Amino acid sequence: MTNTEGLRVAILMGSASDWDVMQHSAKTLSEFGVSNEARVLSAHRVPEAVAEYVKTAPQRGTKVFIAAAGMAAHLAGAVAANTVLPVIGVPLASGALNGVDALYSTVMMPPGIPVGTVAVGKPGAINAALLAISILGTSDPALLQKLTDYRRDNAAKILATELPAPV
Ligand code: RP5
Repeated sequence: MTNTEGLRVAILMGSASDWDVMQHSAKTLSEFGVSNEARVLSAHRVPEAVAEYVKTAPQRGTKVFIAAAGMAAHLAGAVAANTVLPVIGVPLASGALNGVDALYSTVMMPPGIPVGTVAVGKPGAINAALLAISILGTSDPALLQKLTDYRRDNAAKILATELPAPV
């Protein structure tokens, strides 16, 4: 958590083994000054704790959930089942199917219970944070301006790229 405005974004993941990737969500949110909390809460191993955490999170200031898991990745869906707040799912590559399993498990939600799903792995972890910032930015012009600045800086870096001489 980076300030005292409440925990605006909750980052949940199925296992501590997911943190290596999901720390990039926390890092990105913190760089934008968005308060966040990361917790390990598995849809399969501690389902009651997931429901309890999600149902009480608004009292702590949470406006957006990021939920990440690998293999049969049902965490984002389980979070969405317990809230009408936005839920962003990050499929993770772990196990024999290398993230395809988690992608399908996260993205193929039935109508009525949406999960906004981003890319597998680190790109998804970063984009989940940026998408959460966009959502928060709809009611926070200063935050939206930071996102505009971030895009402008990235564009400037790309335009300034110089390739090495061919070998
Ligand atoms: C999922 O199973 C977790 O999200 C993790 O990606 C994967 C493996 O979990 P561990 O065996 O490392 O705890 O539930």
